[in-house]
Amino acid sequence: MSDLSAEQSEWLAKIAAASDAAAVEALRVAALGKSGAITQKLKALGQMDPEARKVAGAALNVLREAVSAALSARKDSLEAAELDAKLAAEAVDVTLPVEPARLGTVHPVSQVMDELAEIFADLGFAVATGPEIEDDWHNFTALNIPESHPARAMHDTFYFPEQLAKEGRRFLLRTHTSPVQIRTMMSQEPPIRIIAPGRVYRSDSDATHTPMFHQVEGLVIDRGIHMGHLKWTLETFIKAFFEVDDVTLRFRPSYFPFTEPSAEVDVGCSWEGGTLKIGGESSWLEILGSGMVHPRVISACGLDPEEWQGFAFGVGIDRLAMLKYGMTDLRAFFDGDVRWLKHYGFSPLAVPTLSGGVGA
Ligand code: 2U9
Repeated sequence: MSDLSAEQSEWLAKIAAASDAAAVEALRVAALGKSGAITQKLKALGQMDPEARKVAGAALNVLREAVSAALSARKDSLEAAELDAKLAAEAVDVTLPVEPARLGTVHPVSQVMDELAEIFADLGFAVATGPEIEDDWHNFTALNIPESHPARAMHDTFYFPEQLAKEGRRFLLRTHTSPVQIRTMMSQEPPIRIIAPGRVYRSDSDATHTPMFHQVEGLVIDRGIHMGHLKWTLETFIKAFFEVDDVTLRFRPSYFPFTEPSAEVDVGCSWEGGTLKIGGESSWLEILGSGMVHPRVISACGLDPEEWQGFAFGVGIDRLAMLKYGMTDLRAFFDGDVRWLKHYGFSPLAVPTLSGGVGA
């Protein structure tokens, strides 16, 4: 009996010293395997007389149970330690800064859209969006654009097949974001102050025109709105966007079916070392279209033009981005060339804010 308890201590010491799963397995085979030491002793019980077998058998079972339990406990603790080591080696610190391993960039169009949203939010404008597949009522008729207007022609507008028309309305890819303002005026009570940024489509393609481009339009509807509100808003926007304090805007009379009076807006610029800078008055760059919302447009949306007036403006986002960030070829905007994106793209962490600056 005391032999067995000494043997048990020996096995338990060896098991405690086993440093890996293979060592534990070797000990299991040596003790409890087919020809293992304890198995041999158990086999020898058969040769004993019944009385002695009973006593020796009980003692051997205690030994076998103790060794077996120690083996599986050691195996479990080695496996747990191995898992801990693996998890520690594979751990990722998600709080570490992304840079310098920056791969993706924010496209300049998205960056400028974020800048515009930030500038106009500060002036009390909400961002409104709407469908890119529109119908000719929201895109043309409600905007006082007559059936005969050239913009409605096939060569300017991407129409869906005539068979898809519903209730006499023909589907098309919106040619401007103005239908978003129409939908807002029809679904919300004035006063309204919104900008509508987004993709627009025109059947046009050359070095300065792509069939899809981006616009932002603004709309204010309230009582007593006049050209002074329009002028102040556009000046404030241009100063904030180009980060210049001293800028001159030139309002040139123009014509749009949806505004009356209408004005095209030029920004004063000057040449500095071969590049055109915003500010100064040595040359003029046309950047915006604008005007007072036509009373017929206000009526088409179910509002009384005697009570409600408004101003609106439209500007090409891609062109704004080119002017601010110095790209020369519009087509490169939509090539998806990662070298171009790496050069002109923005860090996802450099979110534009008015307090932090809306510039690069
Ligand atoms: C409603 C009423 C009036 C939006 C306007 C312009 C003038 C304009 C062009 C600028 C460059 C389009 O991207 S561009 O080619 N836009 O000149 N847009 S006023 O007027 C509206 C819009 C909606 C309900």
